[in-house]
Amino acid sequence: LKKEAEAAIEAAKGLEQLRDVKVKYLGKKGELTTVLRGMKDLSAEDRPVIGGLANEVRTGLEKKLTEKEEELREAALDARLEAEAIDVTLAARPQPLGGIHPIAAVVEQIEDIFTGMGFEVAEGPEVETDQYNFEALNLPQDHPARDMQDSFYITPEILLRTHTSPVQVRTMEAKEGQVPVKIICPGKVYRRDDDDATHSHQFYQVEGLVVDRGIAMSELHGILATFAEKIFGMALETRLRPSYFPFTEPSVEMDITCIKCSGKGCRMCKQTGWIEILGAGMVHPRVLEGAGYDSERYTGFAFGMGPDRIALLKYGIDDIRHLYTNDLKFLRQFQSV
Ligand code: FA5
Repeated sequence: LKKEAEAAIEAAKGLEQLRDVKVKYLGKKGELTTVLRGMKDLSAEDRPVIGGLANEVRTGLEKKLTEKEEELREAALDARLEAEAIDVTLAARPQPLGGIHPIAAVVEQIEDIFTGMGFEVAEGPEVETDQYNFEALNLPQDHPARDMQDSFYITPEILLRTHTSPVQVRTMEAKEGQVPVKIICPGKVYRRDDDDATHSHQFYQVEGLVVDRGIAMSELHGILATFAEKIFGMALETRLRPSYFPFTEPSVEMDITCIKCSGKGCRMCKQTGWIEILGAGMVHPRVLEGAGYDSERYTGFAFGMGPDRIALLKYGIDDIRHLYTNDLKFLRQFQSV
């Protein structure tokens, strides 16, 4: 019985099997237990001999069982560790990587350039009131210049903003007459323009506004010329050309010398010429006064540019509609910008 039990313990391949062996020999109805139970039927002189032997066998088997159990536990743990091990030298599975959209890339670069010159970034609502989008910017109801920005009205008083200039007024009001004001405001704007290669009904603008004592047109030109060189990454000539916006006086548009760009960078065009990149001017006294600034003490300049058009120029894209159609083949070209 002892030999048989020992062999069974040795042969057990798992904890489960070992438990069965234990039950078979040492359990309540086990074979050795039966022997011990049968003691009462033995003669007085056989009893201590057989009893001693049976107890010895039991102790021996229990010890063996414990040892085997330990061994099996360790083996099971080893197997588990092996199975769960992570091979850190394996190459990772390639994950599809997103890229930055060219408009977002340009907006980010514009923000970096202006914050580097001490501007703060402001925000305003895309759903705007007629008051902020037009009236407060010196564009009363019947002003013919309202046609320059054909609008999406939601109610007679509420519309999708047609430009980021309402943020000028909101910022000045929030500042309650304090100077300096030095902000840019990037954001989406909406116009009832027919979509073509250079026009979209939804596009981005970045507004800029500086108000302080003694701000002059020369500062406007200096800051915008520096901006143009930084965004296109090359030395450029710029010129201010007279223009008209109801909220600035005088008003200008800034042109840069003709450049041609590709993914590799920009260079001068072969032929001469100018490219318009933004509108600007000195903040109209009526706009300053309306927003709580004394126009005798303070002056300011403002500008507004279109990051979509800048992205077209900077990356050599031939159609603004590419920016809005989410063609992955097109977008993947900008993964590294
Ligand atoms: C304005 O919207 C003025 N608020 C800019 C301004 C601000 C002037 C502060 C003075 C002071 P304009 O309508 O020209 O101006 O638009 C500004 C820029 O938006 C343009 O130079 C152009 O880059 C871009 N833009 C205008 N219409 C579209 C369009 N349909 N699609 C894409 N870009 C457009």
